[in-house]
Amino acid sequence: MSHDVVISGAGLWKPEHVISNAELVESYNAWAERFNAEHAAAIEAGEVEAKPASSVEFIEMASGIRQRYAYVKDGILDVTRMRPRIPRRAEDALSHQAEIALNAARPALAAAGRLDGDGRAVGVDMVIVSCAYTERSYPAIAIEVQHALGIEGFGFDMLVACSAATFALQRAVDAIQAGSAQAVLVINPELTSPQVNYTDRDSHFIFGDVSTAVVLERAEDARGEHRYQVLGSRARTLYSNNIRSNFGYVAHAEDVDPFGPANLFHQNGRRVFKEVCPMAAEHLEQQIAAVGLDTGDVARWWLHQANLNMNQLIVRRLLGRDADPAEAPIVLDEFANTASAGSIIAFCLHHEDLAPGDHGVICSFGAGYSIGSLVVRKL
Ligand code: CO8
Repeated sequence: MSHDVVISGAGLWKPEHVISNAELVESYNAWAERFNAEHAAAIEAGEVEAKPASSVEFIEMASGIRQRYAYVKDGILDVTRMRPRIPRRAEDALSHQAEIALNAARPALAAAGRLDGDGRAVGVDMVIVSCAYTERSYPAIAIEVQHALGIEGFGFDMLVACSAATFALQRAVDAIQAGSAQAVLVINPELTSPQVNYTDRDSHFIFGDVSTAVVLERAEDARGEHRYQVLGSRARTLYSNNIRSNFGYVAHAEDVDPFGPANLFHQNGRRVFKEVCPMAAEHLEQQIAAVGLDTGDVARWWLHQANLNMNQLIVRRLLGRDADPAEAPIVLDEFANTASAGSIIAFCLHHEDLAPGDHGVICSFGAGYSIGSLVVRKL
């Protein structure tokens, strides 16, 4: 028998450290000046390209990002380091990513009425940790989280870059409908700062760290105050090299620097912008029609948070007019691009005011390319 599935709780954790655009640009520009001075002769001879300056004005105009959170700020702005200084933990200690996963999971479980007084999960039997990268391959971060929450059942990790959250939500819906799970905890611990090349002017400002979590379960079991029935979900991928990280274990055998620029995040942002916007708008139009609704029936658009101009363009295509900020909330000004967590942050911060019967759409788009969406109705 197929079950109706609801989102019954959501949780958000953000780090205490903030990095403003001004701080980031000051550090990058100091690093670039130093690089240019050190390579003056080679630059003069045309053998090395000078590093161009970054600017706060460009970042805010091109992306809408004003600041980002950092799990560890120490080291990122240090021109002799340009990456966070994250202490290595012992194998018997909780891992960094499991820690931030739990920081979002517990409020999500509490919102769903599925957290006991000892901080353990009640009635959940499946855990998916889904994000752009996990800090190790095995044991899965999801299994570490499952253990910490005392969950009987199973867990696994999934990597789908920016669409990791929506693709995992779809896996959860399918598992509950098929009966292989009763209640699923989906967590997106996005520890992006170690993947960023802070010496790359085109991308040094894009990402921030955050963690989000969502509980899904059978409608008849749900006890959370705010419950959203999932009316439909859709996942699509189309291969593209325009957003890429080559980091991986084969680097150990390739005799290349495993942490060189090609192995960190890099993209052709302009092409991504041009190609993904129409794909996302078309995907959403089809998905909304597939559940028997019209775009005008959607009260809230919880969209992926990569770029303000992208979100405005996509909603304008869908509605034929500019969206009211309350219709399509923007969180990237505060959080920056948090890979898969963006649309879930928007959901966490902007769902409680919806009335029973209101419809909303959670949608992600990014590397792969990948696009994922869920249409929900508030109960
Ligand atoms: N300061 C000043 N000038 C700059 C800067 C800077 N920081 N950066 C670029 N410029 C310059 C460029 O060099 C260029 O100069 P010129 O015209 O002389 O060549 C000019 O500004 C314009 O550059 P662009 O055309 O690149 O600028 P855009 O208006 O396109 O803006 C953006 C760049 C903001 C990157 C924009 O293209 C964008 O946001 N695109 C969408 C990208 C996107 O959504 N990507 C998804 C990535 S996230 C994802 O998929 C998940 C991956 C996994 C997460 C990994 C975590 C680390």
